[in-house]
Amino acid sequence: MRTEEARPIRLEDYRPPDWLVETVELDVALDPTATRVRAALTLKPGSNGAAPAPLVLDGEGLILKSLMLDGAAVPAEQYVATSDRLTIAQPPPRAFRLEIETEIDPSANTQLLGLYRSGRIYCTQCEAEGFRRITYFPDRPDVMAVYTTRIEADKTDAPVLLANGNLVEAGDVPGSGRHFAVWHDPFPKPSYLFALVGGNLACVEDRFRTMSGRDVTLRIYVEPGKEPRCVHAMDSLKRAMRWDETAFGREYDLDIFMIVAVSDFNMGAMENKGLNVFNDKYVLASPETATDNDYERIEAIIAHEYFHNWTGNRITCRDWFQLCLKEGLTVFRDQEFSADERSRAVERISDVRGLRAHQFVEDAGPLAHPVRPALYHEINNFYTATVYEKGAEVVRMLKTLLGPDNFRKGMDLYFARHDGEAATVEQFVQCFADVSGTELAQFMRWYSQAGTPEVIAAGRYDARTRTYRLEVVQSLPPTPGQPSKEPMVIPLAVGLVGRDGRDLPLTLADGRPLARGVLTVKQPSETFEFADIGEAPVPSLNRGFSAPIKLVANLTADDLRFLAARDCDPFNRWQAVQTLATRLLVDNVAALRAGGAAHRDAGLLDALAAILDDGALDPAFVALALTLPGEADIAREIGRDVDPDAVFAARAALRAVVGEHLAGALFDHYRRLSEARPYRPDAAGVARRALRNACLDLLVATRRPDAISLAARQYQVADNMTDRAAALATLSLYDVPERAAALDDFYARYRGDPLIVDKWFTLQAAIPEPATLDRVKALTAHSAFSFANPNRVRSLISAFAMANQKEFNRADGAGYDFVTETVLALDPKNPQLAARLLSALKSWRVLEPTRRALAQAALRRVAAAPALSPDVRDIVARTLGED
Ligand code: 0A1
Ligand code: ZN
Repeated sequence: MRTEEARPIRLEDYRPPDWLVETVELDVALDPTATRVRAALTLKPGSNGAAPAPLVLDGEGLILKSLMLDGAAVPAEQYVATSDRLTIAQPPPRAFRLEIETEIDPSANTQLLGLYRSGRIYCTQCEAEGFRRITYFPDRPDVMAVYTTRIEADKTDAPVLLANGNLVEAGDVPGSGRHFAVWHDPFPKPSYLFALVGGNLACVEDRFRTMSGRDVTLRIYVEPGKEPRCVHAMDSLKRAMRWDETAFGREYDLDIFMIVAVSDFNMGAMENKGLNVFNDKYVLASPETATDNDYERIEAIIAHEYFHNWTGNRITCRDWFQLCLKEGLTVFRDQEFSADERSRAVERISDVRGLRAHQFVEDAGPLAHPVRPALYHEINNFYTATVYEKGAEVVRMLKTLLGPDNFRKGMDLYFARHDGEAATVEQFVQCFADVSGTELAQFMRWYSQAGTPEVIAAGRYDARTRTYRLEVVQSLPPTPGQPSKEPMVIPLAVGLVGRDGRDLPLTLADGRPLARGVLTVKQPSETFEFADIGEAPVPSLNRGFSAPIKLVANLTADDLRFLAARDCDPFNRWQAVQTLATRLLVDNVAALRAGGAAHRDAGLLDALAAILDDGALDPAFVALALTLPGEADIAREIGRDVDPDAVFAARAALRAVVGEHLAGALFDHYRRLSEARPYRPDAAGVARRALRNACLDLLVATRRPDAISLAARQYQVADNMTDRAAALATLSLYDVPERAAALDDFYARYRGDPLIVDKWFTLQAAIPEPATLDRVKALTAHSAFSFANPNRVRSLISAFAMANQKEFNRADGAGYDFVTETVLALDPKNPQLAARLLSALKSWRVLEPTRRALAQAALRRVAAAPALSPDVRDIVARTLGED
C-alpha cells in the first residue's frame, strides 16, 4: 500500500524536475510471479538551478536487486532504496547512466496498475502513477524520454510480445524455451504512456494510408476466437484516423498502431503510444452480442484513444493538474467526430444528458472541483466527469466564442508551438488569444471555479419601440473550498422565434448584427437589446447548449410547446419538451408527498404527440424526446429534501400516462418500424431501433397485456442484441411472469459470454423493487460473478448504486450498508474500483433527513475503518466534508 506522506499535492508548488531522463532502455523478463526488470536510464540535470540536486526516484512496492552508475556498482552507503523511493543523495553533477534491477510479481497485482496479468495475458497500465510499480523512475509527466523495450518470455506462455513504437528485432533465446522482442519508440514520452503486453493473442490486421502517403499497419489483438468481433473497432479506427486528418490536419506518426483488448481493466481504455490497451467491452462487438449503444461507445472510445496521439501524447501535460488539457480536449474531439459520423443534434443531446447526469451532479455535491483542480490527495480520483466532460464543454465554448476559423487556427498554433512538450492550460488558451486577438483572462475562470453557473434570463418585448430586451443575471454557487466566486464569461447562443417559426434577424441596439447569434455575457447582470423586432417573439436561449449552465427563463408552457414544435434549433426543441416534463414531474413529486394525486398535463402530452407526428424528424431525435427526464434529473431539479420513492412514483406514473395517452400512435410507429431489415449499426438503423424501442418502453409502462406480450415476443424473435436487450430491459422493470422467463432464457443463451452476462447482471440490479437488494447480494455468489473483475463489479454493484435510485436509497439504509461494505471489501485489492463505487454516495446531502442520516452513518463507518487506501480515504473524507 502507498504511503500518504507529502500529500496533498498543490498546483502552486509545481517545480520543474531536478533531473531529466533522455533515454530509457528496459529489459523485462516476464514471469508469472517473478518478473525481472532491468532499466538503464540516461539522466541529466534539469534546468533547475546550478547546485546538483539529490536524485529521488519514485517507486511503489519495489524490491531493488542491483544498482549501477556508469557501469560500476553503487556502494550501499551512497543510496537509500525503500519500496517506494530510491534516493542517491549526491549524484554526479553531470549526465550519467543508471542501471536499476528490480523484481515484481504481476500475478499478485490486483490493483491493475503497473504490470499485471489479465487472465493469462501480461499487460501494463501506467497512468497516472503506475510506472513506478515497474521500476524506480521520476514518474511525472514532464519527464519525457525515448524508450527502447526488450521483452523476453516463455514462447508458449506469451507467443506475442508488444511494446510502444516500432518493432526493431525479435528472435529466440538460444538454449531455452524463451523468445524476445525489441521495440523502439522514437517519440519522447512521459512514463505514464509506457506499455508492454505479452500473451497468447490473436490479431486482426488492416492498413491505413495517411494523408502524406505513408502506409501504417493496424492491428487489433484479442483472445483467440474473438477476431470476428473486431470488425467494428477496426472500421472505427480507420474512420477516426481519416477524420483527424480532415478536421484537425493531424496525421499518424509511427509505422504501426496496435490495440490490445483485455478483460481486466479499471477504466475504458488507455492511449499508450502506438499500443492502446482496451477494456474488451470497448472493442468486441457483433450484432448478436452488442447493442447499438455498445457500437457507439466502441466507436467513440476507439476514436478518443486514437485522438490522444496528438492531444495527450505528442503534446502531454506538464503535471496532473493539467489533466483536462488532454482529457477535456480529447473528449471534445471524440464528440465532434461522433457528431460528424452520426447525427449532430442527437449526439449533442446525448452528450448534454450525460453531462447533466454526471457532471452537474458532481458539481452540486461535496466532490465538486474545478476543471483544473488546485489540490489533490489522490490523482486517480480526478478522472472525473468534471475534468472530462466539463473540460470538453470549456473547449467547445472557446470555439463558440471565437468562431470555427479562429478555433482551428488556435489549434494549429497549439500543435505547432507545443509539439514534443509537456504543456499547461495557460499555454493552450494563449494560442487562442494569440490567433484571435481576444483577451481570455476572464475565460480562465472556467478552469479555476467549480460549480454550475445559474443564469436567470428574462425577456420583454416592447411593441411601441419594436425592441426586445433580454436581462441576464448570472451566479455561481459556493463549492468546497470556494465560498465566493467571480462572474464567468458565458457564450449564450440565442434566437428570437417569430410566430411563423422563423428566426427574426438579430440586430443589436447599435445597428450591428449579432455575430453568429452568440451573446457574450460577462457581468453579474447584463441587459441586451435587440432593435427592429416587428412582433413579440419567443426566445430560444442557450441554443445547442452553448454553455454548461443551469438556465431559468421566463417561458410559459405555451412558449415551451411552441419551441418544441417550431424551434429551428433541434437541441432546444428537445429541451423544451424536457422542461415541460421536468416542471410537471417536480410538481407531481410535491403533490405525491403531500398525499395528493399526480396531475396529467395536456400540454406535455400534446407536445409529445406533435413530435411523434412530425414525419420530418430524425427518429433518433423523436426517441430522445419521448424519453422522460430520469430520476436523477428530477432529484437534481428538486435539489433538497429528496424522497427517491416519490420521485420514482411520479416518473413511473407519468410514463404510464404518456403510454396510455399516445398508445395508438406508439403502436402504429412500432409496427411501421418493425419491417424486417438486416441489422446495420449505421445512423439510420440505430435511429429506427431507438424509436421502436422507445415506443415499446412507453407502451409496456402502461402494463397493458398486449404491450407486455409484444415485448416478450420481441425478446424471442429479435435477431440482434439491441432489440433483444431493449425488450428485456423494459420487461424487467415490471413484476410480470414474462420477466422471469426472459431473464432465465437470457442467461441460458449467453452464459459463456461474460460481456453479455454483464448485461444480465445490470438489468437485474436495476429492478425497482424491494427484493432487488437481496437479488443483487445473491448474484455476488453466482458462478459468473467475480469481485476481481472490474466489469463484473460495475455491471452488478455500481449499476445498483448508480442506476437504481429507488432501491439503493431504500428508506432502511440497507442499500448504503451493502455498497459501503462492498467498498471496504474491495479496497485492499483494488482501491481505484472501490473509490469509484463509493462516489455513488456523493449526493447524500440532498436526501430527506432519514436517508441522509443513514447515508452519513454508512460513510462514517467507512471513514473509521482501519488501513484505508489513499483513494477511498480521499473520497470518503471529501464526501463527508470532514477533511
Ligand atoms: N487516459 C485514459 C483514462 C485512464 C486513466 C487512468 C487509467 O488507469 C487505470 C486508465 C485509463 C483515457 O482518457 O482514456
Ligand atoms: Zn482520455
